[in-house]
Amino acid sequence: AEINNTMEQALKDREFVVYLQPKVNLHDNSLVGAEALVRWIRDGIIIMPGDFIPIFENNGFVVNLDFFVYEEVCKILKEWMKQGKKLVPISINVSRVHLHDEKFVDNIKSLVDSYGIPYNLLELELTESIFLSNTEAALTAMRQLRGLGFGVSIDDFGAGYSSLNLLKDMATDVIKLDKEFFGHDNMQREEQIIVSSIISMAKQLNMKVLSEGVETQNQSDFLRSVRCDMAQGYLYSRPIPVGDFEKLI
Ligand code: G
Ligand code: G
Ligand code: MN
Ligand code: NA
Repeated sequence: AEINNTMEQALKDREFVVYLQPKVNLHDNSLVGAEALVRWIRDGIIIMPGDFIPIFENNGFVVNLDFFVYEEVCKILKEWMKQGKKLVPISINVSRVHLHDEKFVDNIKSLVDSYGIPYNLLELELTESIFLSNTEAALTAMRQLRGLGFGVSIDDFGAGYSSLNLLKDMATDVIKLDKEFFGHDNMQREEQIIVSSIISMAKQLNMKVLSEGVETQNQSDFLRSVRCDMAQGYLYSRPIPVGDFEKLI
């Protein structure tokens, strides 16, 4: 009961704050999008999602939190539209818990409609592991979302679940290569082969590839040489408050 009161109150007190991490086009370093990542800020201390999302996935609160995040993202986009800013899509993370609700896609649609945001300004990131435990529900949600015109991406691709065979059924625009591929500056020959092969496979499947967790110029140079489309990582920017992100557009 205590944690329940705490999280409900935290939501009311607006202790959950959306940060944005830039995504860049690898060929000219231009800004092409952002990922929304939530932080819990209590008494000036930033709590990272790894410390609370798993708890909220177990107790169900992640549904409320995610819809709070999705609404914040709608408000951000609405404001950019109003101000005539250059618009870039923002991606949001989809917890596996949502797939237990067959109204999930309708709920997202209603929310986005109520703000009058074009669907293509939102991209839903479905983590690879969802497809292992909840294959049919995940594929169905992905097709419905994409059918409506939302962007869809597969997050943490290659992190450890065998999703290669499922790729043929996935209606995805973007594959986000897991940051584990970029854990050190000098990528091993084997890692380079795997990464470049995934990129070439994705291209033939008409999917774009974004590499996550890019931290060094060497990695970025390599990725450009194997025609990876986009990147996200500390080399470009950490996740930052919305006000700071707006200075980039
Ligand atoms: O910065 P990072 O520590 O922000 O995020 C850690 C993990 O938490 C990532 O796997 C990310 O997908 C997840 N995460 C971050 N923000 C959200 C969110 O708003 N909703 C959900 N469901 N997961 C999130
Ligand atoms: O949703 P997802 O699991 O992809 O969340 C991205 C996670 O990766 C977040 O925790 C984010 O803070 C983190 N991240 C983003 N860029 C980098 C990076 O360059 N290096 C590392 N180690 N982590 C990163
Ligand atoms: Mn993500
Ligand atoms: Na990821």
